[in-house]
Order: sequence, then C-alpha cells, then structure tokens
Amino acid sequence: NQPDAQAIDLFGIPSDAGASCRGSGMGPEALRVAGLVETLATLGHVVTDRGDITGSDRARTPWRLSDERNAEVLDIARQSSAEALASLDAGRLPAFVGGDHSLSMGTISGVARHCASVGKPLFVLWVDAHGDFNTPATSETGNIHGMPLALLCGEPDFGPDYEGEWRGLVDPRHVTIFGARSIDRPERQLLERRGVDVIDMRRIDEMGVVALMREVLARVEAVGGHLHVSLDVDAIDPAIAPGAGTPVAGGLTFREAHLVMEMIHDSGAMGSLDVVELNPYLDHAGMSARLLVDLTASLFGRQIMPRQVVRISETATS
Ligand code: 6HN
Ligand code: MN
Ligand code: MN
Ligand code: MN
Repeated sequence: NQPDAQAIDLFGIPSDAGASCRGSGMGPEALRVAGLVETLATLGHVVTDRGDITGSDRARTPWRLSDERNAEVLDIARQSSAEALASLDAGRLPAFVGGDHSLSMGTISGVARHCASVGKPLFVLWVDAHGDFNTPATSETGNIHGMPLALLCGEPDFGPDYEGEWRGLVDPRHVTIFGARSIDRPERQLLERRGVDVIDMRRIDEMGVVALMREVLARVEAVGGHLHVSLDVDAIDPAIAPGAGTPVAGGLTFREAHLVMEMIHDSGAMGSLDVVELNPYLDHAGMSARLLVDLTASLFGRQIMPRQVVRISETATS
C-alpha cells in the first residue's frame, strides 16, 4: 500500500427526486460499471462499497409530483447524514455517488456534525456550473437540486420540514463554488450578500486553475480544516461530459478538471466527497462515467508520472 492509502466508504444514492429530469438516479450503477471501485483499489486504497441509500418510495414511474419528490429527498438526506457522520467518526473517508445534487444536503450535514464534534473547521468546495444557492423563494424551477448549498448555509424560506436538521450547518464564507457559469439573478444577490467565494469561468480563464486553487487550499490548510468536495459533472464542458441533465457550454476542460483534482489530492485536505448529477441516459457510450472515474482517480492520487507531492504551504513564496 502507498503511504497515503485511505479507507474509503462508497455509497450510491440512486435518486433523481431533486432534479429537473430523470436519469441521474442511474448514476451510481454507471460509475460502478465504469470501474470506480476497482480504480480506487488499484491506487492502493481500501474501498468498501456500502451499497445504495434509497428512499422508502422507490416508485419511478410516472415522474411524480414535487411534493412526493421532496419527501424522498428528505428521507434520503436523513440516511445520508447518518452514514456520513458514522463513516467519519470511524476514521474513514465517505464518498457518495449520485444521484442529483440535492443529496449533498444530507451528506454535508453529516460531515458538518462530525467536524463540529472534533473541532475541525469545515470547508466546502462546490465544483459546479451552477451555484445551487436558490431557495424555494428565489428558484425559478422549484427543483431542489438547485438549492442544497443555500439550505446548508442557513437561508430561511425552506419551511418547517427543513428546520433544524440541515439548515445553517455550513459557514458561507467557507464555501467556494468553482467553475460557475449559470447563476440565476436572485441567486447571485444571495451569494454576494452571504460572502460565498464564487470562482466563475471568467476568473478561471484569466487566472488559471493553479493560482485560484492554491488560494482555496491554502485557506483550508492554514487552519487544518476538513475539505468536503462536491463534484457536479456539469462543471466539466458538456462536449466531453454530455451525461448531464443541466448542461452549460464553456465548462472546465479535461486538463483543468484533472488539475483541480490533482491539487486537491496533493493538499491532503479532502475528508469527504460527493460525485453527482451523472445522467447515464443522456451520456454518450459511457464517456462521462469514465471521465468521472478518472477524475476521482486523480482526486485519490493517480499521477501521470511519479512526482514528489509538495504541500501548498511549502511552495508559498513571500
Ligand atoms: N445542479 N439554477 C437552476 C435551478 O433550477 O435552480 C439549475 C440548478 C442545477 C442544479 O446542477 O445541481
Ligand atoms: Mn476526522
Ligand atoms: Mn449542482
Ligand atoms: Mn450543476
């Protein structure tokens, strides 16, 4: 085993209840077929596939009313939160593969509870074309996958079902959205008002991945924080990752996306992970599923050529 071999708990969350269209519920199976478990094992990690977390109502046809879908989102979130907490408390790294992005309200709430109990500051890196910072009051679509980050960051307007359990566990100033290029107008106001660090594609074009990611990771490293990575497939350009329900042109290139993952790995700060929104029904012959498996491999230490891992703090120049 390599020196940084990790015990990874893999959970599938095969639900598209929070999405705008169906198909991301098939994501976990596609990632397994694309070799996710074997790939991580090849890197020297000990991976346990803990199976799927599902709602009590698994009926998939017809596409149900939003009330029923919301109930499923909450049902799944409760379970995912408990699994994330238990996995971290046991000293393991939980990795959740979706499924639509609403699953992160559960996973991150469990991560936040673990961090609070061990006194580690939590940072969230949300790699996404979107902000996912809508609320029921600002959302134009009503789809919950566009809202999890706002809920976690404590926005009101979510109603009694969401009170307490999920709301307000994350400090918005510890959140970075990376790769954004589709933010709704009221969502943008909210992001600015709460002080979320939004690294949009314009900034990535101008500054490059390396300078921007160094800043993000240095903030985490400076306080020994726990970094939760939430990777939405639509952050990547739809030309190379077509398996996305809400594609937006102008996304991360193949190498930009890998470089983000490689730098996260080298930081040693990642303690938990979501890989979400893969829609195999819209994918072309598994190309997005394979890309996500390869990006996850970079996140867990795959290198093109062996190289010395240098921590950000050691490279910082004065
Ligand atoms: N995702 N901003 C749009 C909405 O419906 O609120 C899109 C959300 C996409 C969500 O990609 O996880
Ligand atoms: Mn820990
Ligand atoms: Mn998303
Ligand atoms: Mn997105």
